[in-house]
Amino acid sequence: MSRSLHTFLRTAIGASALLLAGTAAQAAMVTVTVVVQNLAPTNSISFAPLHVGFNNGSFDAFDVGGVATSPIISVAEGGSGTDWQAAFAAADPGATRGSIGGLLLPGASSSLSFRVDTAANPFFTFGAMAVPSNDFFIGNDSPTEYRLFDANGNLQVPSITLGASDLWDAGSELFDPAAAAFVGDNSLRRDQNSVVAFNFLELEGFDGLTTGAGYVFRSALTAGSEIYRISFSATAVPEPGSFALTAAALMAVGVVSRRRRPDTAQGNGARA
Ligand SMILES: [Ca+2]
Ligand SMILES: [Ca+2]
Repeated sequence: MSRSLHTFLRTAIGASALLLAGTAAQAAMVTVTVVVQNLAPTNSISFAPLHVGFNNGSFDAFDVGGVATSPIISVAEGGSGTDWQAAFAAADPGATRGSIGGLLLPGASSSLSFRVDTAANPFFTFGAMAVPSNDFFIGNDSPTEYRLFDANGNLQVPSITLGASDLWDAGSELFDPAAAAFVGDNSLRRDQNSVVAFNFLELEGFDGLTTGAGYVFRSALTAGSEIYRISFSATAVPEPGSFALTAAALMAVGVVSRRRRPDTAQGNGARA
């Protein structure tokens, strides 16, 4: 092997080692596809878009027994989640956030994919308004309740299934069908001055009313009714470093094979 080839290979191997070290220090990126399903009975509750964040576990949007603040009220009353998204971004700037789907009717599903750093953002937080209602929503009270990824970046929560008994009343808007979203005029809302609490029985108060989607609402929910499922699947995102490493290795192999052919022919000719 010539001195120049030897030097090149040493350099290539050194560069590869550096690339490997760089890859090990890089974040474990995955593409996470989230599927949401409305499991409620036909003609029962629908859901506003699901607001989600893959995060570091620091953003806590509400507490059971506590007074609801603007972030969770923006989810529970009207469903926009505008203040929830802004508060999330302020509390955890590195979180990967988004909103999935539009109005999700009973039996319907929707999905969206996110690129997630599993090391920085192993936790999952969500919130969506249930309609018709004045201020009902689904969401996780504890920001560390759902740790989707373990320390090695493996998905460890395939799905989250919620029942009727997991529905929250934000305690911010008084029950009133005339003012409820999806069946009434939201501008007629009145303050409830209460606290966040579980509640689904109140939904029967909307039975018989025609919704914005045209169906006649009937709650039909019992404590055991499943209402919503969030499912996850994850695939690894190839690291830029692994492409560079492969390219360096191929270059090294290419140089060796190009150098060998003329060397061999020369040797044969000289000895004949
Ligand atoms: Ca909380
Ligand atoms: Ca209420």
